[in-house]
Amino acid sequence: MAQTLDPKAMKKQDMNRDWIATARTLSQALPYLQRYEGATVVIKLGGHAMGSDEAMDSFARDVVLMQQVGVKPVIVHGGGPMINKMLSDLNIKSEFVDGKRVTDKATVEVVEMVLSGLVNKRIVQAINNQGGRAVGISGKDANLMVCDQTNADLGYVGTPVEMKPAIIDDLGSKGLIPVIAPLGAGKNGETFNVNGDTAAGAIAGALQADRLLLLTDVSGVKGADGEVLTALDSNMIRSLTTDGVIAGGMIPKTQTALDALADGVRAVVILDGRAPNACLLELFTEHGAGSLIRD
Ligand code: X2W
Repeated sequence: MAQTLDPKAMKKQDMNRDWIATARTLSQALPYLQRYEGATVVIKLGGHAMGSDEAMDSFARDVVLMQQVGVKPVIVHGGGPMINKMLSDLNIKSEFVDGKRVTDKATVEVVEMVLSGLVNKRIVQAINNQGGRAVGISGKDANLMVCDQTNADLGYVGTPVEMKPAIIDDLGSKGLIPVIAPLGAGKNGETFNVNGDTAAGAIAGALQADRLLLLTDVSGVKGADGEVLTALDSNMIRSLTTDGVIAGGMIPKTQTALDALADGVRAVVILDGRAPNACLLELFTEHGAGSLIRD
């Protein structure tokens, strides 16, 4: 009894409890680690989910841990807010129609510089700093994502029409983690700007991925009562959209989820990428995170 009254001894007991909890968490992760052994997990990191350097380091650490335990992570990123800033610094006006940036020749050059340059290399470096070996490419590399123009009014905005995912398998088989900027190659040598969610969905479909994680800045798909729906299927998404419960910026994400499921992706999760260890919470704990969508 005297021991518990000694503040030093109490502190030691608390610390022991922390370590015991850590060991228990690891032990409880075993069935999840076994389930995801060898699984392909495509992670879309949106520009809004890319916060501070600490948040980026935490994301990178999760990705390296995933690979360490046998998952094959594939990162596809956005960077809308970073493109906005550069366009505004350069006094180039920009507008969105139905969630897609109207992209003229000058804009697509800035989009490529920002996405393939600044944003892509920041993620690559963060992963490498955590002991991973990341390689940054875009959808143009090895013709990964060949696009047609989405429609003439949007200019150089592309819709993926032909996927060649061999480059991803080649990198993965050498222990490299692909980090992909959402640009596509046109059949006549054009560069196309592709919405990040669309690119991630197309890549996950081409890989027949086990999971597509869409990391964003909201906690998931919300129901009519404002609470996050933790499990949904395609029919529920369609009816919630018809009822106007799924609206605005969530529509491109749920549409990406429906397309990815139709393409053969096993499940899609929409979750808050700013939450600490969001990917680990989703993959390796009973709790999960965000909204899981599967049929
Ligand atoms: C996007 C590409 C970046 C993106 C854009 O130009 O902003 C189109 O709109 P987030 O951060 O994922 O929104 N492309 C066609 O999707 O970034």
